[in-house]
Amino acid sequence: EKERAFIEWYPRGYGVGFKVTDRLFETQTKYQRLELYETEGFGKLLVLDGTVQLVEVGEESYHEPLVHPVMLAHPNPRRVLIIGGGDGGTLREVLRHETVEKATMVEIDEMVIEVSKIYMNVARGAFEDPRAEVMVGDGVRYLRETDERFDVIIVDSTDPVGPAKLLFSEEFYRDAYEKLNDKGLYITQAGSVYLFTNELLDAYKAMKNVFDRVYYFSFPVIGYASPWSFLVGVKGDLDFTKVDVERAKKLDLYYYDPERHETLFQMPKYVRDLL
Ligand code: AG3
Repeated sequence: EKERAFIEWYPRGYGVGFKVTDRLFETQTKYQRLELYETEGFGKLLVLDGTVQLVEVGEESYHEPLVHPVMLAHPNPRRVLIIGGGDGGTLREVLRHETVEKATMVEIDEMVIEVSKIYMNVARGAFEDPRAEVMVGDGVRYLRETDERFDVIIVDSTDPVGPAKLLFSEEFYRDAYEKLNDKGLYITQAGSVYLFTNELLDAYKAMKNVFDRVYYFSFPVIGYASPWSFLVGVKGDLDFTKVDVERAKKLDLYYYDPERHETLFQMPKYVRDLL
């Protein structure tokens, strides 16, 4: 019998694939093509415009490094904004922090939220948490217009190419900087280190023009072309090289190791030389 696979093709013919046993759902939403598969060994696979968003088994290898380093570097993160993240994984990890009073999530595509709710349980109750405010809308516009201020802003978007491109623009970073409290942290996923090096560089330079300090780090993510990059923008007197390991103990993390926070900052030398 013929084996079926889903392969995400990156530039220059680099592929990341999973054996799949079933296609559970497929639709063209208002914004993108959405596919959901059952995989042989990694649970369900969510795909947007042909790019892997997550596999259920191992999604924490993305959500933990996206959320916890900034949350643990901030002394008291109470108000958090998430842009994107329709599957609810980022929201779930944010709400594990007891300091959080309110977590606002702005996802542009309602279908991503609905399909995630119906077919997966990545959110594990996060959408029903009284501290969560989930909105369907354009994150760029929301950030420009809101009167709210945040301690941490997390961008859990698709890649820095195509529809999410605006989320990697200097103008957007300026809005984010303005909407952070005097001490605040901004983090965005920034694509594959090897395959989107130029996009990573562009985003880094644009962030440098806006934030008081900018850090880059990488992490191996299950389902993406690893290593994956993340960019952190700092506003005010905060040190992203140090995290609160005491608070971290309660979180019982699986992938990101706060006691080895410094290991996040490893980058291939050619990339560090370019940054
Ligand atoms: N956010 C998507 C990260 C980008 C993946 N890119 C790719 N596979 N080319 C993921 C949503 C999970 N909350």
